Amino acid sequence: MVSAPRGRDREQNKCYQAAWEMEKGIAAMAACYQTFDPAAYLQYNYTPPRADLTRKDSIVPWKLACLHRAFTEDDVSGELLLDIGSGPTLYQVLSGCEVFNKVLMTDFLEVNRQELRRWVQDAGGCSLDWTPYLQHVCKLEGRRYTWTEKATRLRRVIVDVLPIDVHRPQPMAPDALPAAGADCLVSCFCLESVSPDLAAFTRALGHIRKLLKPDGHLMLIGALGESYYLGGPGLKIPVVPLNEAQVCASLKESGFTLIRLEVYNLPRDMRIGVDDVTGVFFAKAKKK
Ligand code: U87
Repeated sequence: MVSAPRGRDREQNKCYQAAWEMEKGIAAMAACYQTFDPAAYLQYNYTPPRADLTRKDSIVPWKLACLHRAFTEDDVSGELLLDIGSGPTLYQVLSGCEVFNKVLMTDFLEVNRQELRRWVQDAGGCSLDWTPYLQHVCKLEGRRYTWTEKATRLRRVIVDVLPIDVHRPQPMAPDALPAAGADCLVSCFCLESVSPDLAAFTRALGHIRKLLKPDGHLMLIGALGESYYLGGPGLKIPVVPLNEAQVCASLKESGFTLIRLEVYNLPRDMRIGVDDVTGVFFAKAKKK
């Protein structure tokens, strides 16, 4: 006759249960991403109206302005910039590539890593023409370079496109980074889009913090109030709905000092049915 677990066993069982739930949640998210469609995703989020570079109140120009300001402030310097969960996009390193001589792109999916490699190797067959983005950031930088010079620079400083899993205590292969870690991290719309709940989001922040050198900066862009987004036709991917207070609390809890938080509220015509996001945050933080 199996006796009921006594006190300590009950506690232990509760932990096992919680760990099991967490694993299940993370495995379920990974399963969602197996049919992620980079080309469709780029159409949804990186073409007008969300990427109307002539409109100040469009999402992408707002993100590019935040990144330009953050990377041109004099407290940001070093050798290696690491982009966490790059997806099939390049916009997030167009300013940083002028400050750092080495840029490492990363993603969970081979399909996204291939999309990036096609651009870096100038092999053609890219799903999106990044020229307007290159031209827009050159304008923000006062046209010091032509967009072709920036493209050449970016192709030279992107040293690799590597696998990453932010849910692992060691998100990247042990030899992927120098022992001291990267000098600066950038991560856009990744953590909340790959975590089953707020606790996993905060844990993932702690995991990527280990990839950053002490006093290094984190440029974090993410969605507010979002519960799902389309990763391809009919592919609804769940998202952790965040508010500003939760973002600040998670940064603090995971060992970052917040320097600045900026928020963009989506105008009606940016709500185009590819997700239910209501706002976007930009956080500049420093590893304590
Ligand atoms: C981007 N950085 O577009 N570990 O900015 C690490 C993982 C894991 C894992 C999956 C979500 C897009 C959000 C890129 C891509 C970011 N991806 C990878 C989307 C949602 C709001 C919104 C979005 C985009 C996965 C643009 C705009 C808005 C993806 C990436 C998440 N709705 N990385 N365990 N699992 N990934 O392959 O590439 O994370 Cl404007 Cl408003």
